[in-house]
Amino acid sequence: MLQAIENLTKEFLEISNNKSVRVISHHDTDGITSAAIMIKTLKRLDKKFSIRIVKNLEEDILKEELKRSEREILIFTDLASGSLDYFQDLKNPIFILDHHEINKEKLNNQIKIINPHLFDEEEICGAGLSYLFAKSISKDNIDLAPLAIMGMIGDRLESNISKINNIIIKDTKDLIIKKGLLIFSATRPLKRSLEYSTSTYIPGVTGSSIGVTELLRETGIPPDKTLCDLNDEEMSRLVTAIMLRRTKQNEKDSIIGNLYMLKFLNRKEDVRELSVLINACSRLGYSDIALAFCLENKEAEKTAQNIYIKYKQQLISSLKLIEEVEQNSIEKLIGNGFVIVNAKDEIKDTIIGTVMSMISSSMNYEEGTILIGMAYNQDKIKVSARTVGKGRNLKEILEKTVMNFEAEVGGHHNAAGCLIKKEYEKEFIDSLRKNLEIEVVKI
Ligand SMILES: [Mn+2]
Repeated sequence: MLQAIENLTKEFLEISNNKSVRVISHHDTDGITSAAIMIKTLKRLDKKFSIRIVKNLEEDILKEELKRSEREILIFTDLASGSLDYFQDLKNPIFILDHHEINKEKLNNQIKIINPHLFDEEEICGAGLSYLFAKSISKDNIDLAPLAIMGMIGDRLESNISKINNIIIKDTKDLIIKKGLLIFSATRPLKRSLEYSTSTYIPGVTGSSIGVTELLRETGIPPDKTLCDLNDEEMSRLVTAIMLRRTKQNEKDSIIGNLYMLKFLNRKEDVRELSVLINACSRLGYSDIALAFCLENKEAEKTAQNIYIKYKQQLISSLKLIEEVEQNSIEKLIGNGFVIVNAKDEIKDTIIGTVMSMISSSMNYEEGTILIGMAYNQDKIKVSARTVGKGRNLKEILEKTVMNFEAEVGGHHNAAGCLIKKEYEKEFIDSLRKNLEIEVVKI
């Protein structure tokens, strides 16, 4: 793959000579960090360029962009492998650096692509590919490796580091990897990171400053210490106390792992937190801020931090709303092996998926329980399904449920979602309940 990247880089430099470059990237952390790497690289080459960040490569977007390909060189990062149908009669070559699934039969000479599925299947994210591309343009671009690490963590590729990712890790100056509790931020006072722990949900502690104080008093850890400052003994006391609150046994593995810390904007930062911050800004509609943040723009940093704080507060208050449904208009239907939360306008459609993921990791429900969240988005309803641990195929269940509602289901076995028209609200819930109950009987 490294050789192929070298070759692609050469072609890119030849073809793009005195032409302007158009970068199109995905709106998640991996896509944003990919775009940031591209911006820095193109600036250093003194090239003219423009950027577009998109949620999906929809047909009209692709058509618009392909029109530009007469004048500009298109480069897609962290997307486009699934859109090869649109690239069947290209007049000009396009470039793709992506790791999503690909239909090899649709490739042709005008598509200049690097995708790990075409090689040794080694795992690498869009930002990783963009970084290797940048590095093969100039060794000076080695300082962009931290962005690739942020993309890698954003796409959760850190639990099993591939050989090629290891190269990027070695390139990253000031990167600290330390085993510990997977709670971020590891570089901020524990009293804060525990209260806003949205990745590892701790019953009675997440969202409760009193709960946090109790937990820290019990373990004898000063509240202003950070996770990365703890010694081994303190770390293990904290892990035990948290596990006691998360009633499931044998799940130590899921809350312990490698912490990644690096210097960013002149501060030691937890990469998981950076990744969630970038993702939150971008998904809430501020991909320009997320991108400027990645480029270490001081102004954007302030705005991004503010968006992120609000986002975390929204998550925590949404969890509370679901716990206290008696006091609001949320409908909670508890069935045999499933829970349906119809949050209506009480929870934003942009965060309902994340909220359901947090509940699924909260250990309040038995393994295999299906959690369905619903939130209004104007005249539509966003539906997000998650399972607690391992369970039934959610994509199939949703597909069966929406058969009569003209909706497309996205996702996979453990996490799926769809958008339905609001007028089907009641019918959808009825049909969903039926399907969930039938499934229970089958088992
Ligand atoms: Mn990606």
